[in-house]
Amino acid sequence: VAKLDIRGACELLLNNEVKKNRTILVSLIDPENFTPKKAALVASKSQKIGISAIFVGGSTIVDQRQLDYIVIRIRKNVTIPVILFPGNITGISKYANAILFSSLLNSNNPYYIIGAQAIGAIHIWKHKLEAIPMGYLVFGENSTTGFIGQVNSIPFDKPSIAIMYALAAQYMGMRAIYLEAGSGSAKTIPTTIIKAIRRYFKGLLIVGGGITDPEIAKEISKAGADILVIGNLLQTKIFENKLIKIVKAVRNIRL
Ligand code: 1GP
Repeated sequence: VAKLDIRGACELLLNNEVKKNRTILVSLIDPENFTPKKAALVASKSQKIGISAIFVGGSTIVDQRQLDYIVIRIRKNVTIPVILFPGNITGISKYANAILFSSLLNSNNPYYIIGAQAIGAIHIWKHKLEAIPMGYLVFGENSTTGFIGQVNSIPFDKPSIAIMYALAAQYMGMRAIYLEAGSGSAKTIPTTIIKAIRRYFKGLLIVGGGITDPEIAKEISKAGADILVIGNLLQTKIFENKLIKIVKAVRNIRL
């Protein structure tokens, strides 16, 4: 596989892909659920299917060596960007192309809003990791990310609250916002929320949590999402089949 120098250009690449395709898909690999070999295989299959980037992360990462191995192995197998999606300082690997420099805006604990970010910042600077400033918003109940991040969860039926946070993120200079329903969630982020945020937020609109169905993916895409994140599905045997259908469903949707 030909290698591209994408360090420093991941945000641009994502934006270009969005401009070209309207909605793009990203595979999320939680290093706690994959061996390096399996992660690399799933990543290369994802790229072949038409996925635009690989996110690597999770809420409960402890083993940073395992994270490094996984990032290294994935990067050997793909030419698309490999971007960290950290839940804590343990989610940083110098081998990645970029990091979603994320603040969990609706946490009750300042550690997840700015504490971990300050501790991790020097490491990111030292290794010249491209940092993509992102507001992270958690919705609904019962998610691991909500529990670990001590969130004041935004109810699924309160778009007005979501808008307040999205605008605040924009005014603070964040160029991406991630609407999270929780990994494996039975409910995805409602289209009413996505539509509402799309009206106000100018940057990359990322949506994840519970997306496994092509029709739902299409609705989320039509509502204005730029990036759909697929995590849990990658652990199932039928993931390739399903992923192909999801890619087809969201391709070339116009708003
Ligand atoms: C979790 O939004 C991501 O942080 C992906 O969710 O695992 O349910 O696809 P799933």
